[in-house]
Amino acid sequence: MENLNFKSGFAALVGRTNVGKSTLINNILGSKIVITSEKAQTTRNRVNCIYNDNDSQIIFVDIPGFLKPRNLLTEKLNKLIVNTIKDSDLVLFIVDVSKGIGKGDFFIFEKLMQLDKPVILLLNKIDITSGKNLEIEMEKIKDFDFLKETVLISALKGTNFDKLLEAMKKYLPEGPAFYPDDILSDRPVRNIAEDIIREKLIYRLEDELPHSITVEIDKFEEGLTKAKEKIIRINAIVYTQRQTHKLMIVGKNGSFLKEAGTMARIELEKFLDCKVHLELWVKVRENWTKNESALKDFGYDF
Ligand SMILES: Nc1nc2c(ncn2[C@@H]2O[C@H](COP(=O)(O)OP(=O)(O)OP(=O)(O)O)[C@@H](O)[C@H]2O)c(=O)[nH]1
Ligand SMILES: [Mg+2]
Repeated sequence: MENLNFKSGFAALVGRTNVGKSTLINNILGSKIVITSEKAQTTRNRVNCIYNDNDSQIIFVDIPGFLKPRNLLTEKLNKLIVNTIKDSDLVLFIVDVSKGIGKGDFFIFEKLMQLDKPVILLLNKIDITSGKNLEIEMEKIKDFDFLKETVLISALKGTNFDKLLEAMKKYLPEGPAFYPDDILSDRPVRNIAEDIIREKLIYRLEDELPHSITVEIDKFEEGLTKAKEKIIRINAIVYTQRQTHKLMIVGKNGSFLKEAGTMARIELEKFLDCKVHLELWVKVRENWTKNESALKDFGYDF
């Protein structure tokens, strides 16, 4: 029978880089769908992640964190964020209270006020924030009347997810589900695999290097091993901006690339549920983050 009170809609996750947007999505859905890292600018795409329960379907839209525009790539990513907000029913605005609400967050507050969508503020990382600091942070936002609700969470530990979902349902429209209830995201498998590889690379890269790589899979073939087990053979190219970067990513005698490759293969085998053979190549594409046609080639043309 049709459930007349069924709610469904799109919730955009907005916030600075590193505040825990992707972590929240993975932990609410109970499965790793999007990559996370302690480095800035990890998410580079829009990904619909689909949560289902008895009376709702909520599509959490993971997007990059708002960035200081410093090249064409970051400009495009910022535009993607604004467009995603315009297309959504609800905004979850996440701040990292362990670091304190700062200038970058207030900049986003101002943008959100102009966009006229219901906004729920999430104070994240309460697991590493003292009660006293939490009070200081709450004080900073007490005059923001446009916020519908404020929920204190730990995206990492899963604290207060029930309160969050309850609050969200108040502002989602009634209507039938958009997706079947057995899929977790609308992302192509190859695309997820590229991100898994990038996650393992940025895990150990420093400074500007994590921001200046992108990964492209150019072969993704299913086959059988000698023992007749399923295997997927993947060739992926890691693009960097400069020859000096390439040397660092390859590492001494290829050691860095080899380690990252092993970590990626292990995770890909889990994700694809079969054996994986992974080959990584590093290539230079001069200043690709500033180049319109390179961005298009790499899928950053939103
Ligand atoms: N202690 C603690 N750490 C958290 C929490 N949520 C996220 N983190 C950590 O914060 C870092 C950034 O998390 P991400 O989920 O990648 O952040 P993001 O907002 O998606 O970042 P971008 O994709 O770069 O915009 C990771 O190291 C997470 O483990 C939390 O509730 N508590
Ligand atoms: Mg992210």
